[in-house]
Amino acid sequence: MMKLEGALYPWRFRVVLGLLALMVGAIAWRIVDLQVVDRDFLIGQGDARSLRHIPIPAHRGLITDRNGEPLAVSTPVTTLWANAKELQVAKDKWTELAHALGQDPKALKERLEAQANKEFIYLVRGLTPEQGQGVLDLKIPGVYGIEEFRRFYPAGETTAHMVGFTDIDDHGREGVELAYDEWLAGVPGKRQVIKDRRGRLIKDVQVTKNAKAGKPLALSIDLRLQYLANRELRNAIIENGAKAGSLVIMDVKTGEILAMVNQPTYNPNNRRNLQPAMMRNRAMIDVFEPGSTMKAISMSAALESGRWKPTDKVEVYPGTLQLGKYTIRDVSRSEGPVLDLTGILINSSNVGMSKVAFDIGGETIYHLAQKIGLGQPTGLDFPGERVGNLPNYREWRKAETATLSYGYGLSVTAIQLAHAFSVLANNGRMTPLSLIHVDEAPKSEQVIPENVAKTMQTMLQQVIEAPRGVFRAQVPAYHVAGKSGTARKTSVGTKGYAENSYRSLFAGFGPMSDPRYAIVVVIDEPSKAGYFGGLVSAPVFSKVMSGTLRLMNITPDNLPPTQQANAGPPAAAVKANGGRG
Ligand code: 59J
Repeated sequence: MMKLEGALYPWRFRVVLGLLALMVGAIAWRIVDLQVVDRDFLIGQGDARSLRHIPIPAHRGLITDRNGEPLAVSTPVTTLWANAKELQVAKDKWTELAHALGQDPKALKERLEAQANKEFIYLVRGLTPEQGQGVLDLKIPGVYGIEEFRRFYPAGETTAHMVGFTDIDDHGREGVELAYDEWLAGVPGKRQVIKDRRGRLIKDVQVTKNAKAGKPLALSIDLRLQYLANRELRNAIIENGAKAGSLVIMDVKTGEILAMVNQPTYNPNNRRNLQPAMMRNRAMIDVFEPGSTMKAISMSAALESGRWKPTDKVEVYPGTLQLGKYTIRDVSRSEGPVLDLTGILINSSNVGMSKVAFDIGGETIYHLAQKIGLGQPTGLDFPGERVGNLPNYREWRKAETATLSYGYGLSVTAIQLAHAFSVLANNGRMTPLSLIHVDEAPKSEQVIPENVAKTMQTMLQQVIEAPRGVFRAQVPAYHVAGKSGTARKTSVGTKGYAENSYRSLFAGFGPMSDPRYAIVVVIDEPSKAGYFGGLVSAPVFSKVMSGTLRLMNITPDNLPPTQQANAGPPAAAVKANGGRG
C-alpha cells in the first residue's frame, strides 16, 4: 500500500502551501502597488528620464537701412556637439571626425581625452546646415547637431560701427545690436522630445512654447550714403596718411542720422585679428575740441545778443592779442587790419572772435553751446557714447572766454557738432537726434531765433564762396555753407598742445535754397603735405555733399544761367559762384 509522504507530515504540506500563498500575495500586492498606488509617480520618473525639453532658437529681428536694405540678417546654422563619454567608445572614428570638422586630429584627441567625462562639449559652432549634415551623416556615436541662428552683415565694414554685432550666443555686443538687443532678440521657445538613455533623439513630442521672433528694426541710415561716406573718408585717410577719421551726415529736418562712418573699420563677418582701434565708433565715442568750427556757434551768440550785426568791424591787427602772459594768435595773416564779422569767419581770426566774445561775455556763448547740444547728452544712448564736456566757469576770465569762443577748453563728439550745425541749417530749430527711421519729423524746438540762423547761413555760405573762402568745400551746381577748423591735439601726458599733431575739421550744410543736409568731417592726424581743415577735410565735405544731393534728387540751386533751362551736366557750376577750384 502506498502512503503519501505528505500524509505522513501534514504540517509540512501546510507550511509550503502557506508560503506559496504568501508569495503570490506579495506579488499581487506589488502589482497593485506599482500599477495603482505609485503609478503617477513612476510614469513621471520614467518620462523624466526620456522626455526632454530642448530650446527652439528665436529668429533675431532683421536690421535694415531706411529703405529696407538688409544690414543684419539671421541665417540658420548647425552647431555640432558631442557627448564625450559616448565618444570614448568610438576612438577609431576620431581622426575621421577631426577631418570632417576641419580640425587638427591631435588637438581634437587631446580635447576629447581631457574632457572624457563631459556629457556635453561643443565640437564646432555655426556651420552651414549642409556642412553640419555632412558631419552628422558619418553617424559617429556621440556626435549631435543643434539648430541655431547666426548673424550675417551684408554691408560688412561699411556699417560695422553703426550696426555692431552679436556674440556667439547671438546676444548683442556692440552698436545697434547691443542698444536694441531686447527689441531684436525675441524669446526662445521650447520643444518636448523623447530621448534614449544616451540622449539620442527618438521622437518629437510637441512644441510646448513657440519661439517668439525678434522684431525688425529700420535704421535712419541710407546705405547708399553710408557707402559714399565710407569711400570718401577712406580715400582721404589714405591720401593724407591720417591715423583715423569720422564722417556724419544728418537730415536737418528730421534729426535722422543718414550716415555715420569711421576709419579704421573692420569686417563684422570675420572678427579674427580685430584690433580695438578698428572697433571704435569714433563719431560718438571720441571727444575733441571743436576748434574754429565753434566760431559758427560763438558768432550766432553775438548776433542773438543784439549787440552785433555781420557788417560790424573789429580790429585784428597785428594778428596777436596779449592777455597777461597768454597770447592769442591768428595762424594766417588776415586780409586787412580790420575785419567785419563775416571776415572773422572767412579768415578764421582767433583774435577777432575773442574780441567779440569779450563784448558778449563767455556765459552768452556757454548758454548757446549748451542749448545747441555741445558737451550735452544726445539721448541716443549708443553703447560707449561720450558726452564730452562744456565747462561752466563760475567767473569767466578773459583767457577762458577767448579760447571757448574759438573752440578750445570744451570737448564734443562729431555727432554733437553735426547736430549743432543742423540747427543753424534748420533755421534755428533743433530736432532730437535719431538712429532709427522716423516717419515724420518729431517736434523741434527753436533754440536760435530764425533771423539769426538765416544770417548765419549767409555768413557761412560766404566762408565757402568768398574770394578768400574755403573754395575746396564748394559743390558744383549747389550753394553750400560751412566752417573749417584745424585744431592742435592735446598731447597726452603734458598739459599743453602737441606741436605736430592736428585734427582737421569741416562742418557744413546745404543746399542754401532750403538746407536739408548737415555733414561733419573729422580727420585725425593727417601726416602728408598739409593739415589745415580747409585743405584736408573740406574736399571730403564737397564730394560727400555733392553725392548726397544727387542721390537724394535735390534740385540744383546754383546752375549757370545757360544751363538753368535744360538742367544739363553742371560742369561749369563752380566758376559761376566765384569758385577757385
Ligand atoms: C592752429 C590751435 C591750440 C589750443 C594753431 C592750427 C589755439 C589755442 C590754446 C597752430 C595750426 C597751427 C587754447 S589755421 O581752426 O588757430 O582750417 O583751414 O590749435 O589756437 O589758442 O599750426 N584753420 N586754427 N589753433 N590752438 N589753443 C586755422 C585755425 C582754425 C585753418 C587755416 C589756418 C588754429 C585757415 C589752431 C583751416 O580756424
